[in-house]
Amino acid sequence: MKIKDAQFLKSVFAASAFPNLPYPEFAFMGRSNVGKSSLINMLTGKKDLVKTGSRPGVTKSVNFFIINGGITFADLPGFGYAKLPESVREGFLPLIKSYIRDRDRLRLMFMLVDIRRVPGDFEREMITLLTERRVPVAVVATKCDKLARGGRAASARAIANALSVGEDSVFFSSSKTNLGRREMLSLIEEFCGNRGLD
Ligand SMILES: Nc1nc2c(ncn2[C@@H]2O[C@H](COP(=O)(O)OP(=O)(O)OP(=O)(O)O)[C@@H](O)[C@H]2O)c(=O)[nH]1
Ligand SMILES: [Mg+2]
Repeated sequence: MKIKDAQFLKSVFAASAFPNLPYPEFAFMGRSNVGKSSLINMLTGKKDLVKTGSRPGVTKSVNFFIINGGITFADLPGFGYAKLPESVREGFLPLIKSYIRDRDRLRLMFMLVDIRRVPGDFEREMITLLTERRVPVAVVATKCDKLARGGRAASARAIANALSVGEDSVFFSSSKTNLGRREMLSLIEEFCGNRGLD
């Protein structure tokens, strides 16, 4: 699919303010600084649609976007950056959990993991919650430009093992080189059915 239009809708700090939208929804979650906001910019082809940053904790709310007038994207706040105090580190967890619990039109969750790291309890806990809600999960290995091409397969295997998913279900991505863009857009199209494509 082609993204012809991407508009920021709203920033939400409390579950009570989640918007009621009729569109198929896709969300992006993962640890702080993993590259969620950059990935949304990359997918939409709009460099400055979402604010990104070198310091973790840039996204402090759930940010909703409307794609092609008929698809919702949600950028979730990051979680668990080790260098931040625990109160900050875990502060967004209730909002993230409410998001997973409440969004009935959520078709697919993109779970982002840095290609250079092995995911841990946070990612596993989130995948458990998503599985309970019957929300499919696509694992995205981010920042692939930072790793030599030859090292990617072994890293993807380690990520897949840690999350108990098939190795083939890990997408390689780079917001710097657009790696993975086409595959992820195809997946979104597939999970949309016929809605929101034109
Ligand atoms: N080399 C490289 N850097 C990236 C990539 N994606 C993101 N970054 C950088 O990583 C940093 C964090 O990116 P963000 O997109 O803000 O990460 P985030 O997951 O939204 O972070 P929070 O909102 O803090 O949770 C920024 O400095 C980005 O430029 C990538 O694919 N390759
Ligand atoms: Mg962000």
